[in-house]
Amino acid sequence: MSYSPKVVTIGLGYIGLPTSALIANSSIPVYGVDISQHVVDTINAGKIHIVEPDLDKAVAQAVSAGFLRAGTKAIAADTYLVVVPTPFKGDHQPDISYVQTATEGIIPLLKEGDLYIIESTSPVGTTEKMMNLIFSKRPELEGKVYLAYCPERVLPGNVMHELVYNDRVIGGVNEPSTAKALAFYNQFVQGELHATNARTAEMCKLTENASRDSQIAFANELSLICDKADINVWELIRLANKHPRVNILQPGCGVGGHCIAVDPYFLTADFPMESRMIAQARETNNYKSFWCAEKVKSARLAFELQEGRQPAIAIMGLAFKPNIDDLRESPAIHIAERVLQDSGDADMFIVEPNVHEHKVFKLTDYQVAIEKADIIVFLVAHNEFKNLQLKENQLVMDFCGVVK
Ligand code: SAJ
Repeated sequence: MSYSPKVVTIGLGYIGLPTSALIANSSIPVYGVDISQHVVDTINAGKIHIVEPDLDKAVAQAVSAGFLRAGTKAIAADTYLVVVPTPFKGDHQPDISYVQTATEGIIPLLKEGDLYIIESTSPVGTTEKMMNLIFSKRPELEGKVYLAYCPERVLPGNVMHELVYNDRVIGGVNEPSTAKALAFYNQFVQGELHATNARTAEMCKLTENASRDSQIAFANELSLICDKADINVWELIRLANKHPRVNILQPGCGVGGHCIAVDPYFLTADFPMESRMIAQARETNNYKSFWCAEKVKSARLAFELQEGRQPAIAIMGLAFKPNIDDLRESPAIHIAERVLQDSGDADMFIVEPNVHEHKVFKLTDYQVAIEKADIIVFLVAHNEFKNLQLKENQLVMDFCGVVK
């Protein structure tokens, strides 16, 4: 193999691939590693396997300039970036086995002066655990390699911009490691780089997403109270936010995606006694999806009793947040499934304007659904759903504030 990369990235997914392309486009040779041969072949052809604005151009450019190549096995470099998923096992226990396997693949390649960085969201103490693993296999490297943790913080849909301009928190297992990692990111990040230790950097990522989850839970709790108290929650929040020190987020049909609905469990698993509010926020947000589904089911029954026929129901939106095609961990899917299971003979129109086809749901054009439905259930505030002309006799159930 004649290609000699400076950087090896392990994991070419939603974060690993954009990061690899960004580094490569700073004229630093990168070798990206993924277990999927399909992913590797796609990238080596200058193409991409995920949806993210501007990523296609960045990868095509990096590959054609000769600064990005992919393979299924790590090769020698000076810097190793671990960007693999950290899912959780049953009972919400974090699973760091991908990080461990990636690290085991790197250990035989490490040499004096190399830098090893974990970017994957990880439970507190993971970087130290991997350090112990490395030195148990290569004791001669102790004190001679640099090890650090640096979480990614990018928002899906805006990754290529945020990778460059977001601030980064960088924590080494010792000060030389922090300094070395800082110098590495300094080559391609324009946001500020904040130095700390590895444990704080790990905790920082979990804190950011647990904080957002808790704030959304507060908004969702308000929506439940307002429903009982006959108050418009959107108006209420708009008015409360006029206070100079209040900034309440928006209620929705639950919290989805691969980050906010997952990361808080990394805290509740390791600190169950101390993280009760964080655990409650998770429960509240999960309960909100269940509650929405129950509300729709009750509305269907009430319609049937009153009209003597089944209503036609439009379920508006399946994505986990507005204006994206990402259906991962989407509460809207969960609600659609529950409502569908219970729909009897009712006509159901499932709408997701950002997706053409779905393996479970038959999708309907949003205008057709709006025209035909007796009950219109807004789950995701997609732009297409704003300012729709609805009829007086249609029952509108707005769980995402798109009608207000
Ligand atoms: N949501 C609400 N109400 C709101 C805001 C969001 O119900 O007021 C819901 C959304 O509909 C969605 C979920 O929360 O279902 C999450 O969406 P999001 O836009 O808040 O976040 P993600 O998952 O796309 O990205 C988050 C970001 N973290 C924070 O904002 C603290 C991003 O910066 C992280 O990099 C990403 O998680 C990650 O990878 O951890």
